[in-house]
Amino acid sequence: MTNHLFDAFRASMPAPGRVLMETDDGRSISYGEMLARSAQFAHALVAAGVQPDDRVAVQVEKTPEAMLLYLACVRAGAVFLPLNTAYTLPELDYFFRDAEPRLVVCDPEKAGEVEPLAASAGAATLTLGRDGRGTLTNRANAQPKDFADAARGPDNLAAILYTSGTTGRSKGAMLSHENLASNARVLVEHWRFGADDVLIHALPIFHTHGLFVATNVILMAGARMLFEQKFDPARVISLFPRATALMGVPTFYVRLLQQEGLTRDAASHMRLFVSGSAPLLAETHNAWCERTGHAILERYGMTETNMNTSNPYDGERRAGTVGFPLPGVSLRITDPETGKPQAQGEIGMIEVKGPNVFVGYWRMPEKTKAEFRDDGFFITGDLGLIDADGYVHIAGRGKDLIISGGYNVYPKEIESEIDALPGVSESAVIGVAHPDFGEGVTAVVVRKPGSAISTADIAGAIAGRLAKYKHPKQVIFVDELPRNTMGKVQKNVLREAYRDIYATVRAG
Ligand code: MCA
Ligand code: AMP
Repeated sequence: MTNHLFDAFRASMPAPGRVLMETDDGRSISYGEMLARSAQFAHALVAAGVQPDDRVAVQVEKTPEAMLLYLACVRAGAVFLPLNTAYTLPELDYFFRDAEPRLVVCDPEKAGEVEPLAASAGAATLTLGRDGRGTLTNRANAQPKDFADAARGPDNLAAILYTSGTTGRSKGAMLSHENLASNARVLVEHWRFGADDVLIHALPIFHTHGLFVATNVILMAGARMLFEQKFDPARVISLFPRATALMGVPTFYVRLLQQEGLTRDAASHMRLFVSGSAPLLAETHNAWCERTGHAILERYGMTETNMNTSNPYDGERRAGTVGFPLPGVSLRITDPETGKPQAQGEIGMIEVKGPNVFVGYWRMPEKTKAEFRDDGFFITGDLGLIDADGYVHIAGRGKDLIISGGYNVYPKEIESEIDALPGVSESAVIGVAHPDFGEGVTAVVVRKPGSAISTADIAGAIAGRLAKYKHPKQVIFVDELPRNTMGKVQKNVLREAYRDIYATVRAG
């Protein structure tokens, strides 16, 4: 039997006694234990009725067991569906109905509320807590420590990750075993990961960055990770002497730069700092170089495509650019209207093709079709250019998207909630430069005549409906929204008008 992705991990597995992860509470899990425990979790999944191709939806805190559950899903041939711990019950309800998972795994503290939602979507519920305990672990404990991995080929699905849509609801990006295996393999080589590497893993594990880029790379290199529950800048610096690499979103680097302990000496054992998920300001890149002597390596990816480009390991890591297409990835810049190739140096739509690019959106064939060209290139929605030296620059977004602290926020989703409130005539949600989060979610609201709806009313109304990181950091009331001659709201005018509202906010 072959299991495309897990076999790729097995092929690079070091001696069973080598450590895979160390947790911030002092636990250590070896590769041998990972094999045995993921086998037990895989048996528990099968015992819960999970069969190949079934979705397993998971909303749990970051623990080694959560990681083992991901690996167990891969081994059992299930489709892993991780969900941000910030998602509210109405958000979960949508994902369950859309994905129709066989099984939902959630925090025991939330089980009372989650279980009925799961049941109404036809799913069983098991629990996994922040201490690694729960009904899933209890069931796994009684299981054998070896497991015959389900046969899975390159094209079988390994995961579905939801990404919000510019219109309508979130779309589930279907990722195959080969999408994940090929990208991890390329990154290991490109970033020179080897068995002696120790990665500081302080990202959440429900998105591509922490789950695939960080974890799959470590597994594929047979390396080790220091598995941190949360990002704590002082603690991360204290780990530098034991580590070799860090992967983070720009907010990590901004906050680390606020720490006095960040010095050349402190970072002398580290060999690599990677940034992605949102634009890293050249200012941050330069400040980091000055303080530590290291040039941050910036790369560019998407949930749908894994990683597309990276600055070089050797050679110039150019600030403000995302480097070159990774081996095996074709990237072109096209005219957003006609789809024709742009001249070198011209800004246009970034399109990509390669083994990293997803299979399509779950049960949305029309949406999938609309986002691919006939020759198989995926239209990313990001605008960019390729400079004379071949470096790719992201020049903006063709999609109405805000990236706050590395999390994507789609304005439409928030506007719909605000517009539905009595007392609101209309709203426009924009991203405004924010020193800590990169962009701050900001709502510009027009009240209905006679309405006195306040910021607190709006905050209260969306509190239980949208994940916290999507909530506007500021609400601004105006008499009317600026519109162009076509009647379209001019968000660029709003962004310009309110560009300085977070200027005095301190990072961290
Ligand atoms: C937390 N809060 C936020 C964010 N995070 N608000 C806006 N944007 C955020 N990103 C809010 C909380 O709700 C809370 O609000 C307050 O800020 C402090 O919360 P806390 O939990 O203490 O925040 P934190 O731990 O300091 O979190 C900040 C963070 C975190 C460490 C930057 O957001 C984070 O880990 N971001 C990484 C996201 C990520 O992994 N993205 C990769 C996506 P209140 O005080 O009002 O309660 S994958 C991707 O994008 C692609 C594929 C790629 O290329 O990688
Ligand atoms: P997600 O949908 O969470 O996968 O986020 C993907 C989006 O994040 C991309 O389409 C880009 O807009 C953005 N992104 C990721 N990495 C970078 C980067 N290094 N610079 C600028 N934007 C980035």
